[in-house]
Amino acid sequence: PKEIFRTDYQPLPYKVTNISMNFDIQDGYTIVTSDLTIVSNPDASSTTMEDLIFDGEAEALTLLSIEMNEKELQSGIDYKVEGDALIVPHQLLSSNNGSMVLTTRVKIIPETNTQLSGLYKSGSMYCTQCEAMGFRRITYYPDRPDNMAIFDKVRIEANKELYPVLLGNGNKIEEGKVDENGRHFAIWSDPFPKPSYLFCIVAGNLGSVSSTYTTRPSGRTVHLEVFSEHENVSKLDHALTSLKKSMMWDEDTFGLEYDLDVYNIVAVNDFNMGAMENKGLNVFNTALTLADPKSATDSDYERIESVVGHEYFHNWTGNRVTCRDWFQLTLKEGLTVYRDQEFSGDMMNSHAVKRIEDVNALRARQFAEDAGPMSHPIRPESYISMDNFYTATVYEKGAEVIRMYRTLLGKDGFRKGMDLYFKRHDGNAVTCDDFLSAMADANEVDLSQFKLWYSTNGTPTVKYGTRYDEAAKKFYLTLSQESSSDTPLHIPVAVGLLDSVSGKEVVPTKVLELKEKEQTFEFPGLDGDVVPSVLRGFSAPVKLVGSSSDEEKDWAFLAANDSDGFNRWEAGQKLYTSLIFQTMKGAQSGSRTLEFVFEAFRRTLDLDSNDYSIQAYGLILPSESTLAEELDVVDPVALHKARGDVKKSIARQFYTEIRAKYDKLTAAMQGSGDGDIKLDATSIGQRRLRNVLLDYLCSVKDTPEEREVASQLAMNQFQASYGMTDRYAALSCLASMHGEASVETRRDTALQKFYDDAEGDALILNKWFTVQAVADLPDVLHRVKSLVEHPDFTLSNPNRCRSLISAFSMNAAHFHAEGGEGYKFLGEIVAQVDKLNPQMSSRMGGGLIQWRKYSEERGALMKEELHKLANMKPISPDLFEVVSRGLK
Ligand code: DPP
Ligand code: ZN
Repeated sequence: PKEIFRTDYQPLPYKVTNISMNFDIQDGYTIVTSDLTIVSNPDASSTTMEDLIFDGEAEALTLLSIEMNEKELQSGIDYKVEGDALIVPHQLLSSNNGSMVLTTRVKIIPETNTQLSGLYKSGSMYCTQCEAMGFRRITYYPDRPDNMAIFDKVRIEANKELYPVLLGNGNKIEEGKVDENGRHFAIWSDPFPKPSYLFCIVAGNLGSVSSTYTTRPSGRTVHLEVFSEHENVSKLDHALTSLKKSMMWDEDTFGLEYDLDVYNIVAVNDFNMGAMENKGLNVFNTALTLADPKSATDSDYERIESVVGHEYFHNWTGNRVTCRDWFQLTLKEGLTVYRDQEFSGDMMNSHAVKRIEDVNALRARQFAEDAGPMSHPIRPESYISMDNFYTATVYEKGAEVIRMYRTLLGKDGFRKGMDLYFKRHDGNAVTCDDFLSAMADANEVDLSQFKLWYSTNGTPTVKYGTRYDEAAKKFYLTLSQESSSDTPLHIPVAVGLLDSVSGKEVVPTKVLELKEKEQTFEFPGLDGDVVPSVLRGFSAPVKLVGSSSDEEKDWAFLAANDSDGFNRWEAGQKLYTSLIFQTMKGAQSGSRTLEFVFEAFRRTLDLDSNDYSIQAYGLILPSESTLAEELDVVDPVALHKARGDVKKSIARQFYTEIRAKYDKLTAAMQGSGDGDIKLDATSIGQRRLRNVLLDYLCSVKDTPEEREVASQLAMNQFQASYGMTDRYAALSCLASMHGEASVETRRDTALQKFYDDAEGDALILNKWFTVQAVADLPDVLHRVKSLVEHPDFTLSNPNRCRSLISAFSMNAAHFHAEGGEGYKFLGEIVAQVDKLNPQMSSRMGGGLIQWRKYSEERGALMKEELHKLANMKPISPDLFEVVSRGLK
C-alpha cells in the first residue's frame, strides 16, 4: 500500500466544475451515470501536459461506457483504466479548448457492499457514506476535497413501493412516476459547491417527524425532517428538537445562519461512524439519533444533542469552508468539536460539568493514542488510509487547540477571527494555516509560534514551581515546558491564587502565556503566602506537574477551596490517584493520603446543592485508562484491583451516609412516576449521583451477607426503574455479581429480563451485549465467546460488533488477563472483520498496538497477534497501516 505525504500536495491540473448524476437502482445492482463538466484549473502551476486522472475503486466499479461530449470513447485508444484510476490523455481536453463533458456509466453492487463506504444497503434502505474516499466507490471522479463542484442534478430512480422516499443533497426540484412498472424518481439540486465527500443519497421506506425553523437573521423558513425505519419514528423527537436548538445557538453565538430550504437527517442502523454532515442531508448512526426514556440513557440523550449540533455546525465549519486536503482534517473537525462542546455546555447550563467530561475523555483516549505507535500531530504528516486518521487526536486534541485560540484571544477576539475566516474563505477549500492567519490578522497578533501545535505530536508536560517573598510581598510562579518540539510551544496557562490560610481567592483567573522553555511570572502586592490553582479549566492539553514539597496538602486545600469548578474536581482526582497508586504498591492503610481522600470525599458527599452532576463527578474515582496514562508500565490486573480496593474502602468508611443519601434521592425521585422521565439538568444530575452511590454500595461484597445486600439493592433499583439510565446502572452492578446461588440468580434473572423486554430493539440489545462484555466476572472472556455465537450477534453490523468486541477490549483487567487469551480472541475476530469491513477491523486492531505499555510477557503476546495479522493475506490497507505501525 502507498503512503501519502502532506508536503506532496499539488493542486489538480483539471477540475470538475459541475456534475449531474443518475442512479438507476435495480434489485441486485445500480447503474450510475455521471456527467462531469471539466475545465483546466487556473490555480494549478504546471497544467496542460498532465493526463486527467479520475479516482475509482476497481473492486467496486464496473465501467460500462465512457463518452466525451456525447461521443463514445475507445478503451486503450482514448482512455485506459489502470488499477484504481481512469486515465484520459490531456490532448482530449486541449483539443476541446480546455473544457469538455465526460460521461461515465458504471455498475455497482450496493447489496454486497459490506465496507459501508460508497452506496450500500442497510436493512431495507439504500444510503451512502463518502467521507473520506467513498465517492470513488460510486463513480469515477477527482475524489479529493479541493475539487468543489456544483451538483446540478442528482436523479434517483427506484421501485416506488419498496423505496417511496428518495433523498439527495440540497433541494428537491422534481419528482414523478417513471412508467407503469411501479418505478418513480426524484431529482435533487444543490446550489452550493461541494467536495465529493459531502455527497449523499438515500432511498428507502422511511417514516419521519418534521417541523420548520425560521432563521432570525433573514427570516428563511427551513423545513426540518428526521427519517428512520417506521418502527423507530416515535424515537425521533429528541433529534429534531436538538436540531432546532443547534440552529438557534449558531445564530446567537457565531451569527451563522442556515442556507438551504431543507434540512434532512436519516438514521441508519449500519454505519461506520457516528454521523455524517452531508450537505442538507445528514446521515446518522441510529445509536446517535433514536431516543426514548425506555431505551436511551441520559448520556445517550446528551450525546445525541451534541452530535446533532456537531453535524449541523459543520454546515459552516466544514461544508461552506472545507479542507484543501485530508491532512487538514482538524481544520473542520477540531473546530466543530470545539463548537459542539460549547453548545453542550450552554445547553447543560454547566461548562464545568462539560469540561470535566471532555477532559476525562481526552485523557482516557487521546493521551493514550499520543503516547503510542499511532501518535501523530493534529495535522498528520502521512497516511496510508485516511480513514485511520479520524482520531481522538485530530478531533479532541484539535478542539483543545481551538480552545487555546479562544483562551488567548478572548471571546470577542475569537469571534473576530471566525468572522474574518468566513469572510475570506467562504466557498473554498483551505488549510489550517489559513485559519491561523485569520485569527492572527483579525486580532493583529503574531501567532507564528502557536503554529507548532499543528506539527507537534505527543502530550507536552508543563512543570511549575513557586516561591513567596514575604519582604517584597511577591509571589513567583515558574513555569517550564517539555514537548517533542525542538522549540518551545505557545501555551496558555490559566492561573488563580488562593490565600493559603483562608482559602479565599486573592488573584482571580489570569491567562499566562508560556512561550519560552522556562518563564517566571510575578504576582505583587500579596500580604501572605498563596496556593496557586494552575491550568484552570484545563487551559491547555498538557500534563501538569507540580514541585511543591507537599503536593497532597495543596490538592486537599484546592479540593476544599478552589473557586474554579474544574480544578476543584481535578484536585480531588489527584488525591484519589495518589491513593490508588500507593495501594497498588502495597502501602499501609491509615496513611495521610487516605485521610485526605476521606476528607475530600466526605465534603463532596455532604454538599447540599442542586449541582448533582458536579457532586457525582467529584465522587467518581479516575478511570483505569486515565490512571494508566500516568504509569510507564501498566499491570491492568493490579491497577483494577487497587482501584477496586480504594473504592471499597471508601464505601465501607461512608456506607451509612452513602446509603442514606441514596435512599433520600430514591424517595425524591419516586414522585416522578412511571414513564415520566424528566431530562432537565437537575433530574439528570440526581440520577447520575444516585447511580454513583449505588456503585459504591455494590462494591461492598466480600461476604455472603454483603453480596446478598448488594444484589438485592441493585435488583430493587432494576425492578423499580422505568428509564434506561437507572435500569442500566442497576444491571451493570448486577452483571458483575457472583458467588451464592441466590446472588447469581438475581444477576441472571435481570439479564434475561432486560433481554426479553428489549423485544429485539437493536440499541437495547447493544447495551445487553456491552453490559456483559465489561462485567467483572472471572469467566468474562468465556461469556463473551458464547455471546459471539448468540443468534443476535453479527460481525457485519458495526454497532453490534463494538457493543461486544470493542467493549470487551476495553475491559482491561480481563482483556489483558495473563496467558494472552484475550489478545488471541481479539486477533481472530479482527481477521474475520477485515474481510467485511476494513474501517472496523483497523479500529478494533488498535486494541493490540499499545504493547509497549505492558510487561514483557504481555507485550510479546500482543505482538504475536499483530504478527499473525501482518502475515494475513489479503490484508486491507487500513488494517495493514495500524498493524505495521504497531509493530514498528
Ligand atoms: N465528518 C464526520 C463527523 O465528524 C465523520 N465522518 O461528523
Ligand atoms: Zn465532524
